[in-house]
Amino acid sequence: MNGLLFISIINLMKMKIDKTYKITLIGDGAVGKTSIRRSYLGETFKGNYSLTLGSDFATKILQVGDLNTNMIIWDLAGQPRFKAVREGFYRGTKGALLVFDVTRKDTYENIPRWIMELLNNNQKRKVPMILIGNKSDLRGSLYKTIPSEHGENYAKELSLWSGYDVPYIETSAKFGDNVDQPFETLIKQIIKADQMETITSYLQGEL
Ligand SMILES: Nc1nc2c(ncn2[C@@H]2O[C@H](COP(=O)(O)OP(=O)(O)OP(=O)(O)O)[C@@H](O)[C@H]2O)c(=O)[nH]1
Ligand SMILES: [Mg+2]
Repeated sequence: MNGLLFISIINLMKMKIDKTYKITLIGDGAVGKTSIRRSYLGETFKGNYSLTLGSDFATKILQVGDLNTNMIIWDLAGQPRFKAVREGFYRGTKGALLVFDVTRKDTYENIPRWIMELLNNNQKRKVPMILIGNKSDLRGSLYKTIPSEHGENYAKELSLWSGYDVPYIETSAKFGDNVDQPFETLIKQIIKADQMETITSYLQGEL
């Protein structure tokens, strides 16, 4: 084994993980969920579409303030045929990345369906969310794209509905543009929500 790799494994084993959070990446087939996850984890971009079968997952350790968090990222298959399989993966989700493709209007219009699927399979719990318009590199090309203001306005509506601040972020998984931001913003929001929940339980005398 390479010496450096060995040292980093030892360091990882010594690292104290304070919190583990499950997040889900959801949205229609081929919007770029897997590509965003890969890009965030530093993997190379694949131009050919290779659909996710059921689900895939990855983990990432993130230090937020003085907390070491382990983020478990569930990357769910967007194609309709995987609905039944997908439904088993939502439980315990603490936050969601809602992805649409800026070149495909139907993928934007389907976002509410994804939110309903998440709620219906996660004990109706509203969780922090980030709205992502992916494939921003295709703006200005031959494709007719969804204006950024649509995404921003819809994110505001989602904020009012959910009680969490839902940002709208445009990404290009192809070029790695903005891919870190959704994950890092989401984890901060989850930590905040978690702390609020603890305070509420304390005030209600449950702790
Ligand atoms: N131009 C461009 N193409 C992208 C981008 N992100 C993904 N793609 C392409 O879009 C196609 C679908 O990407 P995936 O990441 O597999 O999509 P997915 O949402 O995971 O699809 P499912 O697993 O079926 O739900 C692939 O051909 C990618 O190369 C992007 O930011 N820009
Ligand atoms: Mg995929």
